[in-house]
Amino acid sequence: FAGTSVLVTGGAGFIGGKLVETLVPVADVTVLDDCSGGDPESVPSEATFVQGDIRDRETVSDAMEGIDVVFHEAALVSVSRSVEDPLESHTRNATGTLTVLEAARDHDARVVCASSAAIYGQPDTVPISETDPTRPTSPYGLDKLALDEYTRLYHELYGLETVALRYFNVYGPGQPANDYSGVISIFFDRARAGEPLTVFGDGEQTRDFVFIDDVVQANLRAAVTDEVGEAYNIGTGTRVTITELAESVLEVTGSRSEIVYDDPREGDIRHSGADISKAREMLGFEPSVSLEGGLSRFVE
Ligand code: UD2
Repeated sequence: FAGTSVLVTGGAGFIGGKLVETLVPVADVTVLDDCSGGDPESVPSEATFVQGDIRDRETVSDAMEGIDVVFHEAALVSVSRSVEDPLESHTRNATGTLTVLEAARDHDARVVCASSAAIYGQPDTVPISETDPTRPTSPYGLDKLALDEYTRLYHELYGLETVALRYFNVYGPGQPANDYSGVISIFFDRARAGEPLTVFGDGEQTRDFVFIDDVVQANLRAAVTDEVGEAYNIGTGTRVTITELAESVLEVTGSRSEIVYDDPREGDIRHSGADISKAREMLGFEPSVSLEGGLSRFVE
């Protein structure tokens, strides 16, 4: 990446922030973030920070000046908020992406886009491969599907170098632990506070949790691959139940919190897990952090 200029949208957020931290020592980094979710204080001083909205064409175009690769991580990440306000989700997640792609077309920059397992909705079978049906169950999922399809279409129509990375359940230290965030950061918060860990439903639902460092790895590989115009599942290929997860969090933290069961969450996906053979073969992606290893990184 030496001599490369990169733009990270959402670079003040969880995934974008980790990318920025990784790239700052080796590349020229610009961050574009409106700080609706992220923290401006977290942006390292070595990076150029533009506070602005990805829906604003001029802001995005200015930020893209001289950029070789865009990591597009800016999004309204909450599924429940997208259900409350579909239009806000659409303008941020779909229109915002289109604005980024348009600016990239003007500046001939490669775009690596954060897509999501949410595009698959409730899958018929697991593990899910990229060719499986897409049937989103939320405005968030549908907007991510639009993002995903636009990245492909921009390659086909305009020859733009694009890659979509379909993230499964991303976790790691630094992920915010509010109602909209991932179960792992919520469980750690509760375990540390000695409060009960609430499992929604019977706890037998499964997820494929992928550690943030491996998501960064996938992005770096996508930035240099020849296999563009493609979408890749980014997970580990391994699933755990939410009960097993709760038990592992208690073990790692040594917490004596109880595990309690509550009503299932409305619209919850039963099983989710990635078939990552395409990312393995075409990107050379190989997850390096096991769930045990990733969870232990929270207590270091
Ligand atoms: C993930 C993504 C979401 C979207 C979706 C697509 C995160 C944070 N969310 O939602 O953006 O891509 O996948 O399907 O990665 N749970 C509990 N107790 C809690 C919190 C959650 O039992 O306190 C359960 C929850 O009911 C679910 C599982 O844990 O079965 C995972 O929940 P989540 O909110 O971390 O992620 P998910 O898979 O619903």
